[in-house]
Amino acid sequence: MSPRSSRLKVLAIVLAGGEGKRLMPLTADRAKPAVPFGGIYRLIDFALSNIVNSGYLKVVVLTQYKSHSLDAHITKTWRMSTLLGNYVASVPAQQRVGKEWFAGSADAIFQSLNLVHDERPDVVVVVGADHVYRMDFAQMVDQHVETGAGCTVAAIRQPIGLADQFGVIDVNPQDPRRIREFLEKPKDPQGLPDSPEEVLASMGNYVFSAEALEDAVRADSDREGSKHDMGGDIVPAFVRDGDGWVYDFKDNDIPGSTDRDRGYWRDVGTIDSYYDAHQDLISVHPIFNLYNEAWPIYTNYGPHPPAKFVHGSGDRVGHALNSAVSPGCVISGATVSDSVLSPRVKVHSFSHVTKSVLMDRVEVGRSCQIHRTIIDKGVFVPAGVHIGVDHEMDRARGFTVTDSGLTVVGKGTIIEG
Ligand code: ADQ
Repeated sequence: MSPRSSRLKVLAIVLAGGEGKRLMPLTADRAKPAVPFGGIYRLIDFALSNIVNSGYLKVVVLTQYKSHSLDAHITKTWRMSTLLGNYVASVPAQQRVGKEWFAGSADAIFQSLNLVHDERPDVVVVVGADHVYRMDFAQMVDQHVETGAGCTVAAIRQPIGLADQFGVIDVNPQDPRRIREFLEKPKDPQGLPDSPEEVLASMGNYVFSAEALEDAVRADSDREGSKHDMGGDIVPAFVRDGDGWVYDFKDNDIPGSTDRDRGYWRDVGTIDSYYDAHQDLISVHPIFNLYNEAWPIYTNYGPHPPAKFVHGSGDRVGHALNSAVSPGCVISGATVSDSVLSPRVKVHSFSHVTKSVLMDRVEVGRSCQIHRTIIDKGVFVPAGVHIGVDHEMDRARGFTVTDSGLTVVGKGTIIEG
């Protein structure tokens, strides 16, 4: 934490109520921030690790949609010593006042203002829970304090073709830290003056002065026509008042980062981007480096023995190449390549798993082929089954096949042999 921001009282709020429709079927029975990622993590571990590594230890996680496994993960993994008044508290929507669930992310904060009052922070850091990246929020808080802003939005350049998934920021050319216009998910945006094929996108991470945030979500709570959304309503209101500022993520300096992974940020909102982010982890020189011990990503995956690679039937040696294999896995006489395996995955003799993501306790029987496939927790693949090889067959079996040709097998799927 930098010296300037260390004198402030900071409360971190993690918005973790997203439904994640575009990640179906992985979000069929869990909130998007609880989706397993990278073998041993859940998506929310990245936001929470960034917060904790930034030195902020008072953290409220606002949950809502299918929050059971998210709550369980937070309780198991992120419980802190309360001795110093530090905590990561998971706050479900259904315990708040009012008849409705949270209408939108701003309503979630509005309904949780009592938590802000309890803490009396100077500054509130509000972050999303479904991105893979490293970021030191203290550096953003420093800028926020230096400019005297009410609201600062973290931003990164993204291809213009993705603009309709993001809040798009236009800055004042005379004062490039001031936002002139903020358009939430525009259909036809302008490119950047120095790079017409890119836009400056909001990362969905904000720093607010506590009072300014409270005033804004209160004013928004009964505003006619508001969707009570941070990106759609609150940030544009600050911008209209001339108090919206931008923090450029490229200025964020993470200890231990490499030339390759500096500035890495992935929105894993779709099956394709979720899959691509896995490939980023396992490339020979990873674009996202999980081995950076100076900025650890924390998680908890249970008491599993080391992964094991053994001879299976017919004297074949089980092996894995360009892959991340978690504890508790057994690769027996099978080949695994360019894949990510969560704990307790078993792959049996004569099977080939290529370019795939297998979650906790998936078991692949003998002589199977699994290619460009994501298999959710606990699925058993009977002997001889091919997945990701013939998409017609995959669809006939009830699997999801994306336009880009990835196959996804949902949790609890029973596969006929
Ligand atoms: P989206 O991700 O599309 O865009 P949203 O669906 O509101 O916006 O999700 C933002 C975060 O809030 C996610 O972490 C989600 O889980 C959480 N969330 C959503 N509704 C919630 C609720 N009712 N209660 C608690 N948490 C909730 C946002 C911004 C864009 C920005 C992109 C970056 O609106 O401006 O560009 O993030 O990915």
